[in-house]
Amino acid sequence: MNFKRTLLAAALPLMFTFAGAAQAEMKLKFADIHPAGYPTVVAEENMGKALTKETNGELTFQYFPGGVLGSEKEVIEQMQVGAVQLSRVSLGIVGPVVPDVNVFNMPFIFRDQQHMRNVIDGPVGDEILGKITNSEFGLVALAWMDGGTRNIYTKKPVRKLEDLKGMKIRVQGNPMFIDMMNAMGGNGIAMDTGEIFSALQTGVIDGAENNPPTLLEHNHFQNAKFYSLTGHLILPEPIVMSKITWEKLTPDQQEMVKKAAKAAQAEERVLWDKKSAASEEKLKAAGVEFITVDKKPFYDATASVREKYGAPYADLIKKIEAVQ
Ligand code: BDP
Repeated sequence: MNFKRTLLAAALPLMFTFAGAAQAEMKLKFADIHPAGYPTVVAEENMGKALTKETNGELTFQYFPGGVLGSEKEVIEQMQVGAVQLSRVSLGIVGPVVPDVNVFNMPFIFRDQQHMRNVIDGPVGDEILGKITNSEFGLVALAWMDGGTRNIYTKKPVRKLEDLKGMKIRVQGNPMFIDMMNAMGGNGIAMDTGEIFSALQTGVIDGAENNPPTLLEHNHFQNAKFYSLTGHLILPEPIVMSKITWEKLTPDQQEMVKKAAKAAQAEERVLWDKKSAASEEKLKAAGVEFITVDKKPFYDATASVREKYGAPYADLIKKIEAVQ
């Protein structure tokens, strides 16, 4: 009997075990401020399931919907140190740290939701994801989710631009949005998503602005019954991974993560359309008045914002406008 061979045969399974263990089971925390059942959250859960299957259990996921790990800003900070591995965030709050992305955050930059989708599905969408990844932000931007169209909701009706005068309206923490709200005659106030409900309730703010699913699912409609269809922002939302985590993945795993994120992008879009329509119905049934406004005055009022911020994006804006 060949002793050496026997020894090797005995050691083999062990070696495999160790080699396996080296990259085995990475548990990834996936955070979202939206509640369970929200289109983004459902698509994220399915993305995780697909990845666990494809990696034969090397990547497993733990979900933290409902903002339990903190605001989007706080989650990003945790991702930058690798404490949280994945999230979906609004581009609104990425703007102040990666100014390049602010081109998508400009009021009325997209003609409508379909235009936005066509842009993010094309080379400009990839370019902006790349800007996030290649910045000092510490995140890898994998794909886009749809965040619908944002309209203004208030305690007192806004039927025309002038009605907004002096109203305190919550916006995301991005100086461009404060300027935007002020340019429309309101008084822009930045706060985290989780603070809006009580700020509306106590009258700290007179309104906010968001898409129908957020207005519904975050219960803001309970204290803001007028929804003016201004459509001033159409913000896509990147799925991002901590760079620290990304660098721990094998090239194969990185590819699988990218692919799964792109699949989540497609799935969320379908879920989004359904959820948006259902939310509109529910909001109306709950007594929210949907107000059709003439968008032109809102567009004209925000020209100063596009002028103030637009110069560095002149080329990109041309490319965006050229997308049909
Ligand atoms: C929602 C976005 C979410 C933002 C929120 C907000 O999906 O990412 O944090 O708006 O305005 O539409 O805070």
